[in-house]
Amino acid sequence: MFSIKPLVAAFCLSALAPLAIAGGTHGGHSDEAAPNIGKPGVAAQATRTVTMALYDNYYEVDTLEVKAGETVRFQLKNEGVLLHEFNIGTAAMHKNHQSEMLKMMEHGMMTPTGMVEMDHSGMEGMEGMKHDDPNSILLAPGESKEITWTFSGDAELEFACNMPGHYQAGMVGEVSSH
Ligand SMILES: [Cu+2]
Repeated sequence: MFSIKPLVAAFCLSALAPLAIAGGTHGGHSDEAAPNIGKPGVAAQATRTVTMALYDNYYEVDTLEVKAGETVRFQLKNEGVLLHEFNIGTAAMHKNHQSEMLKMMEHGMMTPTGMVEMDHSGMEGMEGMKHDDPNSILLAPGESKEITWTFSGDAELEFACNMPGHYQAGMVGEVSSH
């Protein structure tokens, strides 16, 4: 855990920076090309399996080294009492996803311990909002799941949990590719 502390601190600072200029110039991030974070892989073609436990609120592993083009099979188990996510993306993607998940929580679609099954098709602003990104899985307390990912090596990635407050508490790890 200790090795990522400076990294987390840096992200917290960069996350605060846009708030200071809110209402001023707009960053226009949506115009930027989407980063090439890789793609879902086929488990049978994975060259490596990474087994990792998720706790409240940190991952068993805090850094991961991958090679460009490598397909890694992640076998995950939530050992905590809270709902956790394993999401592969850039720091900016995680930040966006954190506000989406906060919105889902505020609308009762999700609680700190699980997803809520409900029909939210009629809720304004919530149409089509569900948690089904290919680069992310959610694990209920005690649940085991797996995800396979082929890394591109073209983007600076983190694996992170975007449940409200978890990333800030340290539930984030660094992916270094070479
Ligand atoms: Cu979490």
